[in-house]
Amino acid sequence: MTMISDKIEAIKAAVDEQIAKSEALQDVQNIRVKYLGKKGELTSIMKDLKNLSKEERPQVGQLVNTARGIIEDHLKARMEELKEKSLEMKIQSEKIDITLPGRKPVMGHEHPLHLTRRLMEQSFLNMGFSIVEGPDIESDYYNFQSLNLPEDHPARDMQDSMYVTQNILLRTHTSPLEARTLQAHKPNEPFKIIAPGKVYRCDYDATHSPVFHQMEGMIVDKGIRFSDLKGMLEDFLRDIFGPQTKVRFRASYFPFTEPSAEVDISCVMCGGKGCRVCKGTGWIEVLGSGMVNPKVLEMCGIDSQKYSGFAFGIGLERIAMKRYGITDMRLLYEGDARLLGQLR
Ligand code: 2U9
Repeated sequence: MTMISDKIEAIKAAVDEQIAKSEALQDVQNIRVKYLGKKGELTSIMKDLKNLSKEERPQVGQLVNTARGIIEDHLKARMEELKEKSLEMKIQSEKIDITLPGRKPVMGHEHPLHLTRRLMEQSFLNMGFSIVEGPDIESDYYNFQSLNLPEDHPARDMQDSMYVTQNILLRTHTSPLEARTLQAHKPNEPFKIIAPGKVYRCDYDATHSPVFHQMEGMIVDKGIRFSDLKGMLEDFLRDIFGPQTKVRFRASYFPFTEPSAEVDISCVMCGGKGCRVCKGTGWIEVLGSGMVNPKVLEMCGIDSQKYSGFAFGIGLERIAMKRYGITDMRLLYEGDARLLGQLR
């Protein structure tokens, strides 16, 4: 009995000595296996129990279990110490050099439509225009009737327009804003307004989107002539596409203007020689325009004997796509940073 108790004491002393020398968690694990494992030195004492008397067996069992608990506690304590130490070393090893330069933030880019709209607005503001805004959801009176678009006009068809109720719809152009402005104010001074904003049409392919952006404009005053329209639009288009840009007016028809003209510019890619961008014509259509139909002025309460005006309409996507060489309009709405990152 005394011999066994001495053996147990010797094991506890040996364990503490080896724990003191341990430097890694694996060392502690090895000590546990060596002494407490199935074939461990402490565990194997239990094999000698059969040689002891009935009175001694429980005493030795008690001694072994008490020793096992003490050794477990010491092993656990050492594990914690070593974990703490390794964390401390990890923190030390990840030193941060505060003298390093900061990480350059990734800069975002303005959307091409936003860039184009700001450029065009600034050009018109520089010419003395004011910007008007108004509701996207319009009555068919302001969206069609006030623009001399009669009940049976194809533009009113459901396949072109998105109706909310019988006669309320998403505006198909920003023209209602000009009509509203003409009705709300009498031209005791020249009207020079532009009306930018979203418009909605039932259309969707590489060159049409159900929601797109327009910028319409209008000047109403005494003695406004077609030559004023030509001069102003030439200045605007050369401001946007460069001073070398050639401008061409082609007779056209809109119910709200008379006479009307589509306006082309010399191709931004080939300068007019002919290429795939301009489909070999040398010209790109950029906007529509005309002298405001006197009937429209009268419907807005303006005396067409005293006043005249001109108006124009521009699709922002079309201008942006020509400026930035974008061939599919849908790219403008997908939010792909790779596209936005290329454009300044
Ligand atoms: C009022 C009177 C006249 C606006 C005009 C155009 C010509 C035109 C299209 C160009 C491309 C629309 O975005 S687009 O598809 N617009 O061609 N728009 S004159 O004339 C008006 C507007 C309001 C009271």
